[in-house]
Amino acid sequence: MNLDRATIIHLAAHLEDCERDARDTTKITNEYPDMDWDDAYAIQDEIRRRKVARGARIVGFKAGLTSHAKMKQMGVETPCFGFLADYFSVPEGGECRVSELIHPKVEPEIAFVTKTVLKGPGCHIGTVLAAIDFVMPGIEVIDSRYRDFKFDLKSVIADNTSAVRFVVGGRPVAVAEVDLRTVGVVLEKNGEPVAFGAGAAVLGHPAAAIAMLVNHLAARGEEIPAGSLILSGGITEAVAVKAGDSVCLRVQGMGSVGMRFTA
Ligand code: 0L1
Ligand code: MG
Repeated sequence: MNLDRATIIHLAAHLEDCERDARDTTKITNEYPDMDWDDAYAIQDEIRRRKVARGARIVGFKAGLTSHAKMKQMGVETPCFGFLADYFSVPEGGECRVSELIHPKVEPEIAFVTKTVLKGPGCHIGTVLAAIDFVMPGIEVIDSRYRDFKFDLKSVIADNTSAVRFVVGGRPVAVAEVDLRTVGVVLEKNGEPVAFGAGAAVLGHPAAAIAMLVNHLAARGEEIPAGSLILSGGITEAVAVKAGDSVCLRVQGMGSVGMRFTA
């Protein structure tokens, strides 16, 4: 690590304050160009610690930048990982208040719920599928705290991979009932289809993203508890939304889930 503890705490407070105040900032590597990967995840950990200390519960994890469409959109080449807090959750068909956010975008994802602990190292698609209770459609709302979504991978990891809200629902399905590589998804905004894809867009199989997440956590001495929600990553490019928009994600064989954006 290249940053001292005081700097990690300062940067975590800065990024979390930006989230809580719905205020943007420039990417933190401008000021701290020597920040390394461990520093980036240490800042994310400190943000998580602050939320838990304030009473939030961690309900799961996310993999981000797992499709080539997303990597190309953001100009990066590696996935990244973050956590999901309880207050990120929007009820199915519910409202997401744009006044609490900076510049939200939505991503169509396959959401996984674990029935047993998921633990690395050596986790692979088979381990993941054996530990999953069910999968269902999920829309992640991302809201980078960085101005105009301009960041590098270390800055975005520190910023908990732009996580801010999500909705899951539709028809939960056992993993044995569906081929997650060929499952088709359609994202609609205000009733119009705006993005299409198939599960294989996420690292060939969405469970491969979960395996990467589990091995990443194992390297840091962590595991995913039973009953956790995991978002496996956007299947298509992210789509910008504003107050007045509604979005709906239809996933083949898994029904649909949606949310409304209000002022
Ligand atoms: O969940 C994601 O794929 C987003 C990761 C962070 C990058 C972004 O803000 O687009
Ligand atoms: Mg995502």
